Amino acid sequence: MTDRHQQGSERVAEKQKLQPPPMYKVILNNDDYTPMDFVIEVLIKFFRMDQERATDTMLMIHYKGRAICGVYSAEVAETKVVQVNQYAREHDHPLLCSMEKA
Ligand code: TYC
Repeated sequence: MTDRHQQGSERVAEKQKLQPPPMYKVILNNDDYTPMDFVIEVLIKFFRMDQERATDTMLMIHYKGRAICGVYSAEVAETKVVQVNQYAREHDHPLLCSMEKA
């Protein structure tokens, strides 16, 4: 026999299954030292932007402080953040990539 408690947790589990997975914004932040061309290269390489969109996005970050570069599942967003920050450090740039719940 199912008690009220169990029915409640079944409803919660059912509702969780119906929710789309949480999505995360991946953000590039401005700094004073990373070369503009390097940021454009990162946007093309890791975010699959074309040259024009990458240039516009880089300028948006430069003038406004940050920009959303893409929205992804938690695993993909975490991987992008790690890969971009690692790539920037390998090239001795302080460029910072971060993520926030969308
Ligand atoms: N502000 C940097 C400069 O003047 C360029 C830059 C753009 C740096 C975007 C980081 O995410 C960034 N060289």
